[in-house]
Amino acid sequence: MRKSIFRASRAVNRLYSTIRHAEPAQTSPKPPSNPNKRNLEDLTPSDLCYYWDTKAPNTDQLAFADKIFIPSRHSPIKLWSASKFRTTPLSSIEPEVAFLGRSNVGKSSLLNAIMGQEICWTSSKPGRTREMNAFGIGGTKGGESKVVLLDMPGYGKASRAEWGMEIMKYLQGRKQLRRAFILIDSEHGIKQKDADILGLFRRYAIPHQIILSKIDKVITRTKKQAKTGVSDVGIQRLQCMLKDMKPVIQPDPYTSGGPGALGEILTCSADVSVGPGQALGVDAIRWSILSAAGIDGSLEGGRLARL
Ligand SMILES: Nc1nc2c(ncn2[C@@H]2O[C@H](COP(=O)(O)OP(=O)(O)O)[C@@H](O)[C@H]2O)c(=O)[nH]1
Ligand SMILES: [Mg+2]
Repeated sequence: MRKSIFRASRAVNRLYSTIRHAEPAQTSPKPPSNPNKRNLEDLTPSDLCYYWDTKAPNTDQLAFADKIFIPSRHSPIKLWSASKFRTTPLSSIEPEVAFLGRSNVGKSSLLNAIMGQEICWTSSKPGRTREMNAFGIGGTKGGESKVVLLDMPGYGKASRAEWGMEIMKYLQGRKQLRRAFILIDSEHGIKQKDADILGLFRRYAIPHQIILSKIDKVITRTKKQAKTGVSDVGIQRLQCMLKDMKPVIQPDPYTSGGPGALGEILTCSADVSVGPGQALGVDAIRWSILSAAGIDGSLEGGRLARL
């Protein structure tokens, strides 16, 4: 029963998101209901993220990224699940990006927001994702996906040592892997387990990037408040947090064992909607995924244009 409800709601979601994407709203920015606040939908990647090694994407690039992720009959598509590295498919040629982080940090919720569909299981109980789950994006009929996203089991509470070993084997041995995105919960900051994982990424020179999750808890006091907009104080609080993270995630490579994270910290709130089918911060994350996979482009005059 539960399964059939889930299947039905997925079908409705798929249809709904296609309709929503097919008819983009032609609205001009509305003034915030509180003049001392800014609308969440008016916030740009420069407000929400911290770029020091790269440039923030412009509106054409964000539109390009959103367009690649529009759900269709062939995208997103569940490709495979594996609990052991040796059972992951070897022959695939599509570029892969993996999403990691402590249990409950919001990985599956974020992936659903990125893919525009409730395709990953989410839970308030930690340790529910027990396998690596791969999803293809941007595929066409009979064609390969443009990029593959991986939802990984969480580390920390309710995780198992064997999962950690399999994840490390994947990260070190997978030639298709272009970048690992490590989620940090904005409410808790970088914990010891996160610091340990970051150390391993440096030691094995695995390309990685940080995403700060659940930022609704930093920029507004409650999710309800977010509806009336966000104050400059909330944005400044977030920016201070990002600046404090810089030396931790990108320490001196000569003394810290290897190359640190990419100098671009992204943020998101999978729970906060900023428009039809769009959660806060997700467009910039989509753009980074495509950049990692080498599919950068921009949307000019409504048409896809590769850079
Ligand atoms: N406030 C808030 N809660 C979130 C957000 N994203 C996820 N959550 C909640 O955090 C819990 C864990 O989410 P989940 O995506 O399953 O985490 P995972 O274990 O890392 O895959 C769930 O109860 C979600 O509803 C967010 O952006 N803001
Ligand atoms: Mg999960």
